[in-house]
Amino acid sequence: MGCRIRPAPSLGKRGFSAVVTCSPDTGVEGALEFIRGVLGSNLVAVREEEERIGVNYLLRKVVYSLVGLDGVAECRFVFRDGVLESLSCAIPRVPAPTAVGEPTLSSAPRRGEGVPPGQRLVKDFIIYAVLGKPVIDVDRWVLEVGGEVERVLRLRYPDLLSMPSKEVVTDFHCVTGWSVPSVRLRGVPTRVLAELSGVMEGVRWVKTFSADGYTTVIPLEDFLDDDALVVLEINGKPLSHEQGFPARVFVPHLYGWKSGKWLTRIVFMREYEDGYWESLGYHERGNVWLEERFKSVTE
Ligand SMILES: Nc1nc2c(c(=O)[nH]1)N[C@H]1C(S)=C(S)[C@@H](COP(=O)(O)O)O[C@H]1N2
Ligand SMILES: [Mo]
Repeated sequence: MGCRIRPAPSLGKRGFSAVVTCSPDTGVEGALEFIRGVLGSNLVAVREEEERIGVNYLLRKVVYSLVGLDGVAECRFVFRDGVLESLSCAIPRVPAPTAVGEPTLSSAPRRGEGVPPGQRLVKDFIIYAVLGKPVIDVDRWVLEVGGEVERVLRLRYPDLLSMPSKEVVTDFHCVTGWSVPSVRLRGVPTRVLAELSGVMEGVRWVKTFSADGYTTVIPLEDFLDDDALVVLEINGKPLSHEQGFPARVFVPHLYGWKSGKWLTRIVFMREYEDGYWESLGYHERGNVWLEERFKSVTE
């Protein structure tokens, strides 16, 4: 119950150092009061926007300027059917970092029938690049597979092209509510990379890093799904630049934000760590069939 602060190194580039998450019963006012206490500053709303996520969710983003301090706080209030469901704010500085909690996730379905709950079909991808589109020089590009592994792999584009590949036809689901049906993807099964690098005992999470600074985190068991790929081709053609050339991860039963484009590093980890959207309150796993859009805030 109440609010807690976690350090959020992945938001450093945008001038934030921590994220405050509050249980829904704290309410919007209660959360702002908490942040006031932490920062010793008053908050004034300077910009507000609303985004519908599927049919049931409304995401309200508010940017607050901090009276007497440099910087802003950026809050996201998620309402499900009009009721506040989750609440998180990125803030510029933390007094004392608190430990990152280790989420526990029970097992979840990997396949389902038809369109997942809260999604609607669209014809084509909507291209996202929250941190901008990076410049990629494929001759110098390397994909590093490391972390808790026996051998760190450093793979160049031709290395990936020569590895065993698999084709998967699957729907692609973005957490904002759109799904593209029957996308044909080809790439190296993530399992192949895990086997080649020798993932160590005790690893439970995988974090991916992208050339633009984007990161995301995936539970190991989802990352090792039969149909999970380091994608090199979409619909018979190499990835376009805007879709993440040379490579992106994709796990069919997880929302699209888990599919980091312009991939540069795959890191196997024992302990959970937020990626970009996770530090803003999005779910640790993001299973589309369980509609795991946002972290549950239960403390
Ligand atoms: N590097 C990077 N990867 C990213 C994103 C991003 O902004 N930057 N957006 C994610 C989100 S939210 C989705 S839904 C998909 C969208 O893929 P597309 O841009 O190919 O449509 O990319 C994911 N991977
Ligand atoms: Mo997304």
